[in-house]
Amino acid sequence: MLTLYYAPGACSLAAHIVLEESRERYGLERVDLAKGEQRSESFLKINPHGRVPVLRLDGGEAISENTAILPYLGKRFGLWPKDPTAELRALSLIGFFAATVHPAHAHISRPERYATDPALFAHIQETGRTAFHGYLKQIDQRLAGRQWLGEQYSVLDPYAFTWTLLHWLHAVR
Ligand SMILES: N[C@@H](CCC(=O)N[C@@H](CS)C(=O)NCC(=O)O)C(=O)O
Repeated sequence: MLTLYYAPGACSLAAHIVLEESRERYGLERVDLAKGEQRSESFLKINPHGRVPVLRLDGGEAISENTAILPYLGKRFGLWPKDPTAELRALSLIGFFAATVHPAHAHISRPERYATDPALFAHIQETGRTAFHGYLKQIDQRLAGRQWLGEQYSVLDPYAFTWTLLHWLHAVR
């Protein structure tokens, strides 16, 4: 059975949605980010990066990173393109989400990771907010006139939805 280590209001939501819609039985382990559980000794043994999501596979191995977890779940549940060019586009978008959109958001939610001087935090957050909003607009443009990011519903869509949730939770304040 697959088990997802997740946190409410975090990017683990994408894998959570996919698992929930899969109708396959799966386990859930909640990690309380506000309490710093991601940095606990026991969780760092599961993911030394101290982040969710982590997917524990049927055989017990724990795998981190949305860029790995989402294509894996997509292939398992028929939510991943089979055509090589469509797969290339999907990987390109997942990479953009994980390596560009998410770090922009981290400037808003965790400015202390980017400067030691608290006086700079507001500026870092503002810069992150501007970048994050710009990326959301790019995603919107990509969706213009279509229902899904790919040719059909895929793991890309719940991943994109995650940004709207994070936007609502943090960026609009
Ligand atoms: N590169 C990782 C990043 C995961 C990540 O940053 N997750 C956040 C939640 S959205 C987290 O666990 N934050 C806890 C922390 O930064 O301490 C991925 O894309 O899966």
